[in-house]
Amino acid sequence: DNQLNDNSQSSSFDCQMMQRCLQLASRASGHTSPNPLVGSVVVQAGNIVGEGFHPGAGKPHAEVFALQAAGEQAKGATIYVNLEPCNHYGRTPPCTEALIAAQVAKVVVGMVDPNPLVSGKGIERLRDRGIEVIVGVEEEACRQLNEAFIHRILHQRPFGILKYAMTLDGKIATSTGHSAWVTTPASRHLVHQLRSACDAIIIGGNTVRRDNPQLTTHGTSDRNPLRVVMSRNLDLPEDCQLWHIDQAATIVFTETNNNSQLRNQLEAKGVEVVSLTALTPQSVMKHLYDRELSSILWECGGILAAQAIADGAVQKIMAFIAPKIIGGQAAPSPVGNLGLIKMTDALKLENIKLQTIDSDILIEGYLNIE
Ligand code: AOF
Ligand code: ZN
Repeated sequence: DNQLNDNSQSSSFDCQMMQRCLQLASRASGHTSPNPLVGSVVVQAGNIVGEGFHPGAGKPHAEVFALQAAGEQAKGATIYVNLEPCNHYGRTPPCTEALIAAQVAKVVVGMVDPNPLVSGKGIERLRDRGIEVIVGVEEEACRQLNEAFIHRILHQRPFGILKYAMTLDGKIATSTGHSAWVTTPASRHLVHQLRSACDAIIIGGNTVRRDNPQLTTHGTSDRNPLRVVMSRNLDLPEDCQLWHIDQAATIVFTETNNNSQLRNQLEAKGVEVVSLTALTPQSVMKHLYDRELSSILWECGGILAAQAIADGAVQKIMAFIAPKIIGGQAAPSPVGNLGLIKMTDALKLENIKLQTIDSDILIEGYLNIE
C-alpha cells in the first residue's frame, strides 16, 4: 500500500545485513533519545567494508560512520541502514547528501522514517539521483527496536512501558507489603537490562515508602535511567536510596507549594523537585517529552499503574509471573481500579509475546488505547 516500500528484490543476505545493522544500532541503546537507534553497514562485492552506528543526539548519524569506515570502497557499494536516511538539516547535515557524495550504488532501508521532517523524502532524494533503493527489509524487527522513537515522534509523548512481577495468584506483594522477591534472579537481571534501555523509571510515593528502591541497572550497564517519583503531598522519607544522586539522578514531581521543608531538603541533596499544577501521569509524561526522553518504565504499584493506563501513559505491558501462591484478600495486585464492570470491557493486549525465564513467565503485549 505504500509506494515507497519495495522489498520485492531483497534477499536473505539483505536480511542478514539488516540484522547486523540492528545489532550495531543496539550498541547505543539508552543513549540516543530523542533520536532513534540506527546502525549501518557498507557492502562491496559481498564483503562488509564499513560499519557504524548513531552514538547519540548531536553526534553524526550511522551512515556517516559507516561511509567513513568504508572510505574509497563506498563507491559503487550497497549500504544498509535500519532507518531511512535523513534528508534534512537537523543537529547534523543530511545523510542523503553524504551517500550521494560517496557514490554508493544502492541503499537498503529497514523502514521509512516516521519523522515528518524526513518521512519518504530521503528515499525520494536518493532515487532522484539514480540510486537504487530497497525499502522494508526486516521491517518488523526495525520497528520493534525503535518503538519508543516511533511513538514519541507520532504522538509527541514518550513511550510508556508498565512492568510488574506477580505471583500465580496475581499478587505483587503480601498483605503487609513485603515483595522481595516475587521473581527469580534471572528475571530481575532482565529487568535491570530493561532499565538500561529506558530513559526514566517512574514510581509513586507508596513504593518509595514501602520498598525504598534503588531503581538502578545494578552494574548491568554504564548508565542509569532518570529516577522519577510522583508524590502529590511530598510525604516522603527524609532519607532513602533515591535521594543518593551519586547513584543516578532523581526528579520528584509534586503539586504546587507542598511541604516546602522536605522540598528544601531534597533540593539541598541535588534532587530536582518539579511542581505541576495538576499532577497526572500525562502531565509528567508531557514534561519528560519536553526534556527529550523517549521511553519510560512504570515500575509503580497498582494504584498509580491504573491511573497511568487510564491516562493513556502506558503503551506496553511486561508482566513477569512467578509460579508461587501467596494468597490473601488484602495482598495487592498489579493494576488498581479501572472502573471496568463487565469482563467484555477488559483491555486486551495485542502482539503478545510469551517466554519463560528460569521458572518465571514473561508476557509482553501492547495496549491499543489513546
Ligand atoms: C539517519 N541516520 O543515524 C539517525 C537518523 O538532529 P539530527 O540531525 O540528529 O536528526 C535527528 C533526526 O534524524 C531523527 O529525528 C530521525 O528522524 C533521524 N535520525 N537518521 O539517517 C541516523 N539517527
Ligand atoms: Zn541522517
